[in-house]
Amino acid sequence: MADIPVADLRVLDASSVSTLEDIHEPVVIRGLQTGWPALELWTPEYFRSRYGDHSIQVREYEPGEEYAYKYANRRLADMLDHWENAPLDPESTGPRTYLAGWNFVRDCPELLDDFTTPEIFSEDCINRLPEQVRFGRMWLFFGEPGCSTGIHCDTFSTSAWLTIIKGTKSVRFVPPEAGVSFRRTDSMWSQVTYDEVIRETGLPVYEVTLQPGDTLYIPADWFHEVRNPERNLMLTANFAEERKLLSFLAQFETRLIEPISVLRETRNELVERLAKPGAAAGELHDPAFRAQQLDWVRGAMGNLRTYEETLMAWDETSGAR
Ligand SMILES: O=C(O)CCC(=O)C(=O)O
Ligand SMILES: [Fe+2]
Repeated sequence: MADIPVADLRVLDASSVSTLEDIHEPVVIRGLQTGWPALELWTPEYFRSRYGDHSIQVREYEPGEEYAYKYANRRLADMLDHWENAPLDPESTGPRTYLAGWNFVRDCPELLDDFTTPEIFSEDCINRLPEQVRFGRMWLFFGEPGCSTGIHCDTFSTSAWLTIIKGTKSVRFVPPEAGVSFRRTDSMWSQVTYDEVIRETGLPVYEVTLQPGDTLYIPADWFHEVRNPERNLMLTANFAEERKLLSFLAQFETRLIEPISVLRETRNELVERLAKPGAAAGELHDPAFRAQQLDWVRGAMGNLRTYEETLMAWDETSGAR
């Protein structure tokens, strides 16, 4: 273990940070939760008495498994009973339950009154998307020792802020410029992973242990791995930054387009059949319908063509820039 070089994160005071523009690595910001009612209110009893009967999805870890889990549905009250009595020794055997990524805004939107999104994280390009394709991106995590979240980058090149309400959390990071590919079994706490994947980059592993009152900012595309040394409660949100908006849109579109391509294939098979000489042309008989379809296809292609042309023009002249 001693052979993994570890670098600390910068710790900033909220009063000294007005923008993320100059911040390109994960940092801890203190003082962002001043005045949040959640700090007092968010006890197990508060959640149990208001939302105890809600069904929530939890991760269940087999004894001895720190990273592998299955999903199960539980009553929130049962989950909280378990959480309050969870063994504090990360080595203790026994199944573990992690309420990770609870989309509380969908289930209990009034909890939004108990805190405010810090101003520096409030510029979220996802808010510019049409409502039909917006998605939940704010979550609560009730953690217990011995359950971890393996190495990942957050989806669609979004950034994240994570605020610890109770307990502590340990996070390690590797920057995107490391250009490494992690394997499913890798851990940033593992000497083998360091030797086989990270060492050749010449970069250290970054680390932080977050305390209550700390907010962690994770910029887009930073690999991270999260361990729970204690019972903890964390509020977290993802957001799309302007500087990563093209990456976000490209990845999000790819995700949306998967079901759409199934529709398109079905349509193309159908239209080929209908258009065959001698076939009953069905809807294709209607010239107004055909014209409207052609307009629609050209509109969609024109949109992509503009993007293509801009990228190509950039390619041609970028040598001169
Ligand atoms: O706290 C955790 O277990 C994981 C947090 C995280 O990285 C995430 O939600 O993407
Ligand atoms: Fe994450």
